Amino acid sequence: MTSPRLPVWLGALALGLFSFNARADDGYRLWLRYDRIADEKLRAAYSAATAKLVLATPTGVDSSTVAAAHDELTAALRGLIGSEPTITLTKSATDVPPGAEAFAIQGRNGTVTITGGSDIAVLYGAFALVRRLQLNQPIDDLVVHDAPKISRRMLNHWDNLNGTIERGYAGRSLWQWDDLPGKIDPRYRDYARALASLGLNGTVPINVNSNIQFLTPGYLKKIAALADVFRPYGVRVFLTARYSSPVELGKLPNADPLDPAVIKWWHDKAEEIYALIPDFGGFLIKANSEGQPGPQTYHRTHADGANLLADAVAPHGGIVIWRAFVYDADVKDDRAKQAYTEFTPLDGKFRDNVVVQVKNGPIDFMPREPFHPLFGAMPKTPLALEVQITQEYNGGSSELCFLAPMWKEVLDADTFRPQPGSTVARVIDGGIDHHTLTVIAGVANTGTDRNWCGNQLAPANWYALGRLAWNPALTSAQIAEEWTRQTFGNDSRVVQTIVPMLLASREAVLNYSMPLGLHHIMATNHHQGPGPWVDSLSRADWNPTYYHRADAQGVGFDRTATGSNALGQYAPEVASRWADLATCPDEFLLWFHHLPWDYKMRSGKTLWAEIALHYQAGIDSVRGWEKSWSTLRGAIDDERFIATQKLLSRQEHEARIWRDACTQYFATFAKLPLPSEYEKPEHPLDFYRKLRAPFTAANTPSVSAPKP
Ligand code: GCW
Repeated sequence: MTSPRLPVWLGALALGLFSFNARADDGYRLWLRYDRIADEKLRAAYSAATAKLVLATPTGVDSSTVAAAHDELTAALRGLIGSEPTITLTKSATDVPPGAEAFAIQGRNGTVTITGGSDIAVLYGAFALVRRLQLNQPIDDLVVHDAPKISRRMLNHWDNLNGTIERGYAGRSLWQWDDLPGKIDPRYRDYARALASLGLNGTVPINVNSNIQFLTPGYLKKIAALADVFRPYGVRVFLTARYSSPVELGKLPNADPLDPAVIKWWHDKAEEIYALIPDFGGFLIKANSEGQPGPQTYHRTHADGANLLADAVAPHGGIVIWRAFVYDADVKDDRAKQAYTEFTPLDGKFRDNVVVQVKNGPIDFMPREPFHPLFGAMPKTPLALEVQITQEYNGGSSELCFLAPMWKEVLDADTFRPQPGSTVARVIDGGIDHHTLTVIAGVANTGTDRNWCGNQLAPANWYALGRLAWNPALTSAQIAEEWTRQTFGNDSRVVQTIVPMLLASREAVLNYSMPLGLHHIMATNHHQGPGPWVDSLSRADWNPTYYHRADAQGVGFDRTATGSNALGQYAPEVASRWADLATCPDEFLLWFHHLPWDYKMRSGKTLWAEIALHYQAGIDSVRGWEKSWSTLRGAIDDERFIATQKLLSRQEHEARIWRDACTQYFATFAKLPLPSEYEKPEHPLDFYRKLRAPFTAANTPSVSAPKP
């Protein structure tokens, strides 16, 4: 019993019931937690095995990157095992791993040597060693060789000049523009450490819906200050740019990519940037999409537009990442087809230092999309994969949705072009078409929230993107387990509770929001709840009714030859599988087919019953997690336990809103009874139709891009 006059925490401390760490942890350290390993024997073994650490670089010369590796190893070993390693630096002998980012770790007789193809590779090796210790893996007779499969591994931030984040759910922008360049928030370094720990080596700190101010001298100095902090961690800065900058900033009459004055303007701008940021990565451009200006404004192609900027940065070694996320107001037959239609004729017309960045699916980061048909369709052009870490369509930061399974689904998808086995992963790693410029990007979920990502489980997605960028062959299960152990410790009860939740979460979110291939049925603006009834937005393809096409006959978008024939954009092997109802997987059914409500599913149930049961199954999953999470009380710190408990209860509530709104809306067409397993909705349909999301910055796209 504690004395009534003592604060509870003091009493508990006195009784040794818990350490301070067990009570409170705000999640700031992400997966880089170096708390003492509990097992004394393991500590002793690690201590003996790492008594001497040797860092071997090609030059053997100390640098800020070598210093970062030194600091990280010192902090990790001090924290995890309580030892002070002796770290020496040497020039590597002949056995330098091939590739500047490749490293080798060799451990024997109390000495661990980390050899890198560059200083940054040694830092990657240091983080790899630390991860092994955090995971309590054996390190005796250690021989590790590793190298990234993709050369540019990037975070794309959608951070605005005013500090808001488009589709950001974790507070405000990390970049304190008012304070930069004079005042450096220590958090910038922690950000760079987190990136380097995963091998992420590029960042675009600002929104693709760009602002011309970012290209002004004042802002370039601020960005240069960020680049200085990131550089030791191997993180290069890229910028977005408004295509019309030569007009808006440079006061030129137009921004036509073939106009000599425009060409000169961008060359000069590139020189100015490189003078401040010598290792500037290049530009990421959103053009002629959602109201953004672009080359088409001047009757030029995306290739003309990209090449203009590519030529400007080429003398400095820069690249241009040109986004293929385009669709215009004049929806022809199917928005899903537009990027392919616009970009495939341009294959072979881009400069060597251009990569076309393609979203995972042809619409827009929906919870499930078939892979984008552009993958495999532009062999002469390096293609990058863009995925969304921030959960725009998967519950913001209030819902658990571990996205590795979604990204794996795309990476592992076989494009069959030019032959079977040509997976998206092999297209983007350059393996299929022999490209050396290879890129993968995730739209960041970071912000100023103390835990970085808005909830304690969301950093798992940042982690997953980094790990898959390094090696797309890793499995979701491996990533989930690594992250859980590093973030919540190695207690098997904890690991066995959290990992299954993570792995099941994406399918559960799909079930209660957009099952069986339904897509884009979310509410206007905020995208976090249901809005299948929305049919009055100015553009046809902004309306959910455009996508689900529910009517008295049935539901779904016919994308077969009898419909929009979007399937015709895929290789015949893929198209025929999805076109044939006998082979089309249930998860893509309503993406590709319009089917009657009483269509008989593989399960023997009607389509209508399956839809309703999927919604119900999603909620049941969340309820299951609430139960299993409750068993972790005391096994993890109270702060993260309670925060996540609240999150799950909110998720259950939000899931019910999805279910009750969508099923009651679709019922007005289906006119069939709901299955008996299905719970009675809490409110009538009208209640949900009137729900309005609160105004938040994340829910509101930037002014330059009016959007649903
Ligand atoms: O998913 C949509 C978002 C927009 C975003 C756009 C894009 C940055 O709703 O907010 O704009 O994608 O990827 O450009």
